[in-house]
Order: sequence, then C-alpha cells, then structure tokens
Amino acid sequence: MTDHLLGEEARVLRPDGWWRSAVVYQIYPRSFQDSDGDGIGDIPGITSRLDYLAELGVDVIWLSPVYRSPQCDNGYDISDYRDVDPLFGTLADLETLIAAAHERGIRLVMDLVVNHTSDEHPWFIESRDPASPKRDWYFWRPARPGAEPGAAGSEPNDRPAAFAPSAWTYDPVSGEYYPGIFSPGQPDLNWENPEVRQAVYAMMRWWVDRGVDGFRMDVINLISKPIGFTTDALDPSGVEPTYEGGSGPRLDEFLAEMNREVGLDDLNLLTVGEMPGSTVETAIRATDPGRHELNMVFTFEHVMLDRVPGGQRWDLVDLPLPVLKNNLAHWQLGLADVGWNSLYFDNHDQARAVSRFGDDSPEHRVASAKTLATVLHLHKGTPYVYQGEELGMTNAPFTTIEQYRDISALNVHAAATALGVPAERVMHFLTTRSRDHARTPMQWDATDTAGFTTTTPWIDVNPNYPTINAAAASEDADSVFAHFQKLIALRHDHAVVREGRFELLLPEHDRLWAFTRTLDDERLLVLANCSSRPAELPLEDLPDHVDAELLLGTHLNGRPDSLAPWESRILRLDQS
Ligand code: TEU
Repeated sequence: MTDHLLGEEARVLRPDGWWRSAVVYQIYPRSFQDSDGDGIGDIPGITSRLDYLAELGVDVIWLSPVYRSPQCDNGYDISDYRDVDPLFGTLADLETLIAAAHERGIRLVMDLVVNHTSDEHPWFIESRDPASPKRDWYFWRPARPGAEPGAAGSEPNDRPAAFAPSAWTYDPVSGEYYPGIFSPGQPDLNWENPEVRQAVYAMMRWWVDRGVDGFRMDVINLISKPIGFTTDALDPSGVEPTYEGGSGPRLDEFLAEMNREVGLDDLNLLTVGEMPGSTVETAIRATDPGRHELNMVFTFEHVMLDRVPGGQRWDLVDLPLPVLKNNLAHWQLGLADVGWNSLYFDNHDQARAVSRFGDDSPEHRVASAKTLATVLHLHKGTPYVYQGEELGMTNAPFTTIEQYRDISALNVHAAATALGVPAERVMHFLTTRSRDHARTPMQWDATDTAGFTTTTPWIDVNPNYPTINAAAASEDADSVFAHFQKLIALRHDHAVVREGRFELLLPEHDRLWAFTRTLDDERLLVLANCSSRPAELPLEDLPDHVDAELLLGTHLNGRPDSLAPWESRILRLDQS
C-alpha cells in the first residue's frame, strides 16, 4: 500500500499546479482489456497495458468506476465505496495498478460518484426503515396528496429520471418514495445532512491514503438540490428544474467544505467536477483558485449543441462549425483570467468524436481525427483523451437494439417507441449518439475480438478493428496515435501551449477553425480545415505566416494559401 504523504512530501509528489500541464487519459475499465477471460475488462488488464500509456506520454489516468456495484449503470451505481467489484479484480489489484502507474510517472484519479449510491448500498438499505438513523440520508417522500401509495400515477410528481420513465420509486417497506434522478438503481443522497457529507469525505480520505492523485466527480453540481426538491411541497407537474442545470444554492459551500475536509488543495490533488448544465459563470465560481473548490469542471455546453433545446433526446439538429468553435471560445475567454478549462470531445457518455465532428469515411478518418485533436489540444486547459480516441476509433455500426447495452440507450428506445416515434428515427438517434459507441472494446490488434478478450466480449467489437488498432498504429509513423504523441509532447515542451492567451480568428467561417495562442513574445497560429473539401485560407484576415515555422502539420502541402481536406497546421509566428 502506498503511504499517505502529507505536507512537504505531498508537494514533492505532486508539485503545485501540476495538473495545468497534464494530459489525462480516461479508462473505461469494462472495455479496456480483459485479463481473466470473462469478456469484461478488468484492473490487471489495465496494468498490463501501462506501457502503452507511457508510450503515448499521458500524465494521468482517470479510472471510471471499479467499485463494488450491481452495474445497473456500469459502475456509476456504487454499493461499496471502499472495495473493488470482483468483475474488475481486487483492492490489491488496484493497489498494484496505482504503484505500477506511479513507477512510470503516471498519476491516477478515481471517479467519485456521490450524488447517488446504488440502491444496494448498505446506507440505502438501512434508510428504507423509517425508524433508522439513516432515514434522512436519502429523500423519502409520500405519494402525491390524495393518491394511493404505490399505485400507478401516485408518484410525488411527474419528474422523469434520466434513464427511466419516473424519478420516483415506491418502496413497499416504508410506504414512501425515493428519487433517483438517473435511475431507480441510483437513489440520490441527501447532502443537506452533514453526516452524509462527513461519510463521503472520510471515504475520500481513505482513497487518498491509498495513493490516488485526485478525483473526477460525477454530476457533482447536482449534490445541492434545487429549491423545491428537498421540501415536501413538490410541484406535482414536475416543472421544477430538471437534473440538467439543476444545481441548488449550496453547491459552492459543499465543494469548499469537501476541499477543506479532504485536503484536496493542500495535497495538490487533481479535481475535476462533471457539471451538466453548468455555465461559464458557475464554472468561474467553482474553479477560482481563491475559493478552493475545484481545479476544473466538465462543461456540457459543446456536447449539447446538436440537441433541440427543450426537445426530446432523440431530436437532433445539425451543428454548424461556427456554433461549436464559438462555444469553446466563449469558455476560453470566460476562464481566461480566473479558473481553468478542461478540454474534451470524447468520453464514455459521448459518441466518437471522429464520427460526430469529423469524417469517419476511410478517406478522411485519419486526417479528421488528427485535426480534431490538434484543435482541442491547442486550446488552453487540461486535455482529456478517451480510450481509443488516440487511434481514431469510430462509432459502432450497430443495426438492432439487441446490440446496445447501455441503460440510457435502452430507456430512450423504450420511451420513444412508447410515444410512437418511428423506429428509423429512434435508431438514427442511437446510431449517431448512443453512449455505447464509446464503450465498444478497445482495439489493440487485428486478432479476434481486437485482442480485448479470449471469449465473447460483453458488447460487440467494432468490425473495423482489423485496420483500426493499436498494433497497426505503432508501426505507422503517420498514425493518429503518433499525432497524439506529438500533441502531448508539444504541451509538455511549450509554455505557450499551456498558458498562452487564446484568440479565435475567423469566427464565422463555416469550415476553418483558426486561432492564436500568445505568451509574452511567443505566438502560435493554429489553422484547421474542418471539412472534407480543400479550403482556401483568407490570408488577408490571418496573421502573416508565410515564413512561419511549422511545429506540427498533418501533411504540409507546400501552399500557404490553402488547406487540404481535414489538414491542420500549428505554426510558430515570427514575432521579431
Ligand atoms: O453522467 C451525467 C450525465 O448527465 C450523463 O449521463 C448524460 O445524462 C448522458 O450522457 C446523456 O447523454 C454521469 C456519468 O458520466 C454517466 O456515465 C452516468 O450514467 C451518470 O453520471 C450517472 O451517474
């Protein structure tokens, strides 16, 4: 076991602000590498692949949940915060992984899922008894006035859950309802109760003692519930704020308390809060170093731009490039002086970036995966690479609902079908946006199951694995993987990539993504053609760069006035 290091020792282990120059790699354990032949990825599998991550050059692993869990939401429903689920291995395996990562100079950040527990967590089981001292650890509410408890339509209000028709589940043991704003298997914890908060902080300290370097905090803005949620006077129409953007008034107070009680800043731990619905304003508050809450947050704005506001989840709209790049620029400017950005396109909840924002056809996949990475990694903030993104992995070509595994996909399918939405429309949503696209097995090599397992994997491997895989990438100096290596090295080597001021150029151009980064007398120009056609560069509207040094380019075509399809360049401008 790694010793818990305090004070000066902790600073040597984790220097002040180290996360500002770090690149984080997210591992979704279930889909990374199976080691015991059960078709599900596990911790020893991850340990066996650490050299691959060291070769990529990342600084940190964010490990999606490996805690004990009934797996109703693949581990985002935790029944024991201090143990590892046997599916993934043992606590000893995790300690081995942490030590082996540290040996390679890679830190490890745990996923912290404390907005809710599993309905199989002992706290919740105890809480079901109305006489229990833990009754108030969750939100128990009676049926709506005059309604028969447990009967259809008697829920306290009409609020839907993210992954189920209703946020409310009836508990026959106590004759009352509890809310699970994600699913019935994920009852919301009552953070108003100080005992709940102290129990969470004690658990976090326990993990810090085991050598973890920080926490990615699941839907952390939802721990403080909106006004109306915690009172008995619930609006039966359910029109109160939904879980997206529905943070309550005590969020900053809870985050500052957590930081203090766990010693998050004192120990220089990395903290990133997932905050659906957060705005630049809420992010500034949460990441202002003077307030000691979090280092950074995950905004959802840029991954929601293709949704119809107030529409159904399956209502999608096209996303013009200016909308996307201006949104990222809004966050860059908003957090330029106070706070810090996280940078991501991909994670375990999103469709694959190259399929969604790029062009995953055989002709353009490699160039568009590289160009999207160039653009993202040259913004200011901490970049997150999601497993397989560094290979340009694509969406899965699933054709039937039976191939999907995610509770969210299955719920959307059931809900839309019940409403009579045409099957093609529902399947279109799933084939373009399902979370399962990110969850197909990591493609290691061209052998059966892409080298992921020796048996049938829990979810189908993407059939393009014979060409898109890590082994092939490592033999190709022009691979997407090699490009990610270069981007990561650029960030480590150049202060201007880490700290330079961001300025968006050509904001309304519908195919070019162009910006500068400036630090003292150093200036970078990033030019990217985000389309599958050649693009002329409007030289008159760009800084002079004809003689600039090319730091990284997908394929410099010798012409300063145009970019090939999905070509991008990082140029160092002559400031003399
Ligand atoms: O995600 C929060 C969240 O808002 C997403 O689930 C979102 O609703 C979904 O992706 C819509 O496309 C976090 C985790 O990242 C996710 O995996 C969990 O399912 C969820 O919280 C509940 O813990």
